[in-house]
Amino acid sequence: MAKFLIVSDTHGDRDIIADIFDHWRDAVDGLFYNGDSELSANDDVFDGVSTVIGNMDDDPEFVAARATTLAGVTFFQTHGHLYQATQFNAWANLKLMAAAAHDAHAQVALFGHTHLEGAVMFEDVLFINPGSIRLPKGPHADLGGTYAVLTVTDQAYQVRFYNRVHQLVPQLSVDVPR
Ligand SMILES: [Mn+2]
Repeated sequence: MAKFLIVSDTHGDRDIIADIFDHWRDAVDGLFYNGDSELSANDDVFDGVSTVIGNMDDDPEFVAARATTLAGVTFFQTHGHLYQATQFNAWANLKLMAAAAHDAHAQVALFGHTHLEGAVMFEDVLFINPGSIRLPKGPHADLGGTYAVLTVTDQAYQVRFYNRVHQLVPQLSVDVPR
């Protein structure tokens, strides 16, 4: 079993990134930040964290996308704006990210940008958007922001969403077989 923390779109709220990473660092096998921190790529808060550039990030040291393999799981990670992730009247447009995830031989794709949390299987890739912890949008925006924790077992992917004070939001849980 392996566990991964996924956070995105904090838009200047450095304290919440530090708080979430401190809360989970010792309990997970990988930390992902999906862009739009509006911080520097070499900020201390990103020590040991896999990051990508968001459309609101100025530091060219952030990469556009990356593939990372941890505990036998290959992740494709990107913010989403470079892959047309925003789709009117839908959760997200996953087509271009799915093609890139396939090219990377990834089982899991991580993105942000839309500020709409969720997790779905699409073209044999598990897509996870943790939502924005600071500027949430959509039907669950009244939660005040979310981040995600992925647990991978031999049989399943379990995606859990948490609010800003680390409370589980059970109704958002997604479980899919591997
Ligand atoms: Mn954003």
